Amino acid sequence: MKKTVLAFSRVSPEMAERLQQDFNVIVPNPKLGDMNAQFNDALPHAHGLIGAGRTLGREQLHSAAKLEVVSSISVGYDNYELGYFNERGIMLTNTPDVLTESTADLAFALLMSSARRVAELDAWTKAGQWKRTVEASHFGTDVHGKTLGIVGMGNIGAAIARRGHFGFNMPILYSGNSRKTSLEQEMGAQYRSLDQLLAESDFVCLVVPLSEKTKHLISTRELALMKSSAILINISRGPVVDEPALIEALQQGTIRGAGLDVYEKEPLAESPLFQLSNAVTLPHIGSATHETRQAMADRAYANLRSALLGERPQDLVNPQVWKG
Ligand code: 8YV
Repeated sequence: MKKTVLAFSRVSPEMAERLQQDFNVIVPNPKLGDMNAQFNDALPHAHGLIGAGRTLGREQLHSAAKLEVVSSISVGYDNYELGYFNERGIMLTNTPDVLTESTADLAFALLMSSARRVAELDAWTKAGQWKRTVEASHFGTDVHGKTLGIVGMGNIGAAIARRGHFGFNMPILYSGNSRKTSLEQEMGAQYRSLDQLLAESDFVCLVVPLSEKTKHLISTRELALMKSSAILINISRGPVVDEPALIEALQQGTIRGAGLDVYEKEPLAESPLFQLSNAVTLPHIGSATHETRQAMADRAYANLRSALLGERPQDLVNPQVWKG
């Protein structure tokens, strides 16, 4: 008998078709009423779940008695209650590697836009404000040659650092749990404590996963350590930054600006950030290119298929539950 796969976020018709070759597939449909109700009704039948952007743990999964695997179409997995997965022996898979370069591109887009005021001055031009040549009040700040601080030198952090070092001649500082000697050799990156990195960097880029340890890693004290000319970039997870503290720092000029892709509460429908010309606010699009989202879907499909057919999935987050 075919096992059952339930999607917990939108999946493309092509993905659903591929899954149907091996599995019964349930994709909640907004035309058929409440999506959550459809999801909850189907849960007791599901052997596998696939999707992204949903909190899943004890509370949400208690009725999923047959569940063997959750295949997340994301690299981050802070929205899954891993302890509960381990307790139940449910496999969790993610999609690392395939989004590294696109996410690093986006970090740099935010960095450039914040420094050179790209989004702000685009809106200004389109509003018909360009009546004579721009003045110092519209000038930005240079990127090339400035010091780039990477908080969390994993794969994405390293890809951002390479862009800075090789493309923009930026000295690289990094902080995190461990020294990366090969990156120190490759681009002369220098290890710092977080406090030192904050004090020395012109651009601080947050690339740490969200955990109890990194929640509000950047708050009032840390923002005060930064140079008043510095710019904060967050492409990791919103709660890594204490958002009200950041808003205050931006309002008071404690730091020059911020480029944000992630927020404490998403989607961000209303925020004092929208009133701040020194904040660039993007709607969580780090991996949102056609090519990368396709690659992530392919990887998640492969992980799910392997797990349900009894093969060890490539990207098993919790190998301790593997029974193979
Ligand atoms: C998207 C991400 O949030 O992979 C992650 O961890 O943050 C992003 O790629 C996710 O894939 C939602 O579709």
